[in-house]
Amino acid sequence: GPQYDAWLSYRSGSFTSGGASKHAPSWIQHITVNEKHEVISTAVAELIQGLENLYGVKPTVNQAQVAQTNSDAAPGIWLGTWSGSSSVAGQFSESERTSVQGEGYAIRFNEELGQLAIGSESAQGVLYGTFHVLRELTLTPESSIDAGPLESRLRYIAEQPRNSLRMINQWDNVDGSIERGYAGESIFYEKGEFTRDLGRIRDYARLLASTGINAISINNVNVHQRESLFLTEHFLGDVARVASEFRAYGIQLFLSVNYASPIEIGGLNTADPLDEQVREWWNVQTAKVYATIPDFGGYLVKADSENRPGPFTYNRDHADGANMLAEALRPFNGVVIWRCFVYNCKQDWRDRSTDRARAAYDHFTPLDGRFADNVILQIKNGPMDFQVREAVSPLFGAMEQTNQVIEFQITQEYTGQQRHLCYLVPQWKEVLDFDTYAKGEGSQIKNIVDGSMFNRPYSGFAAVSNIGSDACWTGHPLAQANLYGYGRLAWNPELSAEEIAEEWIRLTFGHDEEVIHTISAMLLSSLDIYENYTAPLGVGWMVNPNHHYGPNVDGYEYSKWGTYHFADCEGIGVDRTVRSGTGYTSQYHQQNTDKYESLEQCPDELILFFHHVPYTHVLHSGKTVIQHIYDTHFEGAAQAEELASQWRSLEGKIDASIYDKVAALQEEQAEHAKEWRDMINTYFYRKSGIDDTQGRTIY
Ligand code: BDP
Repeated sequence: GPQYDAWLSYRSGSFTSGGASKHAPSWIQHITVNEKHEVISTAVAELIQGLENLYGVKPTVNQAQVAQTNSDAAPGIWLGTWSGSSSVAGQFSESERTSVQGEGYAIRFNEELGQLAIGSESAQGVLYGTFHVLRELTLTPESSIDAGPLESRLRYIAEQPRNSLRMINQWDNVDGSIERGYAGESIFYEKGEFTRDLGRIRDYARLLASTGINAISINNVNVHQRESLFLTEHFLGDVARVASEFRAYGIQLFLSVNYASPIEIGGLNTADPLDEQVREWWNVQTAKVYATIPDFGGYLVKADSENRPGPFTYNRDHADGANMLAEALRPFNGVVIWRCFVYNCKQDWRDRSTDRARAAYDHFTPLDGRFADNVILQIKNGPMDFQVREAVSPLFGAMEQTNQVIEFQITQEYTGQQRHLCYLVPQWKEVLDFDTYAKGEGSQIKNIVDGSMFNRPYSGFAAVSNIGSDACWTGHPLAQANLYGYGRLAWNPELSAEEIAEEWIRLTFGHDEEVIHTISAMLLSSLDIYENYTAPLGVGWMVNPNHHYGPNVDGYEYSKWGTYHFADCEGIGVDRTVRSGTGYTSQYHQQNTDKYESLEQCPDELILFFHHVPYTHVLHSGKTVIQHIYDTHFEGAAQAEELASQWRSLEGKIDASIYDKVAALQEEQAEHAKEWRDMINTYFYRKSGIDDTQGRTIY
């Protein structure tokens, strides 16, 4: 189906126009490549396929063994690395070449000769440059081709990824299920074995690589016994086959490992990180992994969290645990990615120090400076768990001597589970632009996670994938925008949510202005709409326990997970102040501590995350908290209906199968939004006994 190729269908028109071919300029008809490298072959194959789809002409490829000189005046495309292709290198000045390093690339279109050059220091860079060219070609509407804007867009481009690690985390289990998957079963595993459909994995790899993704962990962070066997002869051959598919697209493979593997599969009776036998077990096992997969990336670890084992069992800390694995990986240039989602999930709030929001900072900041240089801490964007709105994690910028990457959740666990439309790029942007004040004003999170602020060798982004075996990959067809947007943002966090949305829509649906305008408006309003009808003012949760879909105001209120709203008949919210609450606000740098500590300065949208206030508390907006709750819930449900009717206006302009699927989902969202509205409004009306000033019906 049309949604399988997602943003790589390379249609010049919208789906309904059947992908009419563009007029083919002569330079797209010949490709010259001088070097042999798997990733460059991938680039050539992508170029051939893309150009053929776009122009209906299959380019010829000249695999010249001897570098051609620039005196060759024929129009065409040349691609290669600086060292492998002198004809590509010759198209750029030395300073142009040195301005792009590693995975960066440069593109030049010589209008006189009709020659396009795509060059990089690395084969990966050549692939990214190739995808960039294909993207520009697709983004240029046919009507403007003859006027030459296409060529001028390609006259000179130089790109460098901001982040070195641009990673995807699969939460797939070997039984074929996916932890928090909303788009079908795993594409990696079936019934306890690896899939035989490597083609589907390869198709996934190309989607990811086209957005700049360069790393993937292929199994759930909750690792059970059978997945632990991935490190052994039993499964290593399968892992290696999957690694090959990703390697062709320049993507490095990682595995999630169980901290207690030495016990679970090694036959030892301890997993103590300071035990010699345990260390030796990891050294040997790791060497076996590298013997099979020489470019293996390393281990991703969830330890001492939500019933996963970890170093705490042995009275060791997380630096001891991570460094043991780092030592095993070091000889092979591997890295340990150690998650900071560590908290005690079996403890109610006995005293203020057990606020779950505090846990990661409390555990990790004392360890700054103790982690090996090939350890990277992976920190969720917020201190709780991927809520539609929560504060940003105070750990960013709090550990100057430790590598940090940010973790986002593309899969919509708490944001509508790919049944509701929720374009997450604006949320991620807000987090990345957040000023931590770690080094004074201007210390944004994006400048910490890219490694620049504290000059860290490793930097980047990780995110939980939203794909599965579903025909369109993501359940809701428009949820593809989140996967695309994540990759683009990891490459360049300065791109705006609007730019990314428009790119994705044009690549996916073509250039019909009404289609672009309508879908763009839907995407860009969707996060606010979802926030409007769900948990108010940053307090979070209010979902059904376990599966986390749908409203349940007290669903988690009296359990041990540390996720509370503390609503009673007087008021609501979590007091996280130093003055009278959990003291969480002190984990930020002073300017932010002051802002959040103060009821007057705390932004409305986070007021219930930081403060417990009466329902009659007046927000900056001029409304009381209770009236805000009523208003946003009536508004959110109405807006969800509006989304459905916006989509209906596109009937006939969108491929029918996609149209129908989205239309049904938007109807369902509108229905469920009403359920949210009614449950939340009723709950607070009954608790507070305060009438809606507008006199709307609340039962
Ligand atoms: C939560 C999920 C849980 C994950 C956990 C994690 O509910 O399924 O295992 O995060 O990130 O969001 O480890």
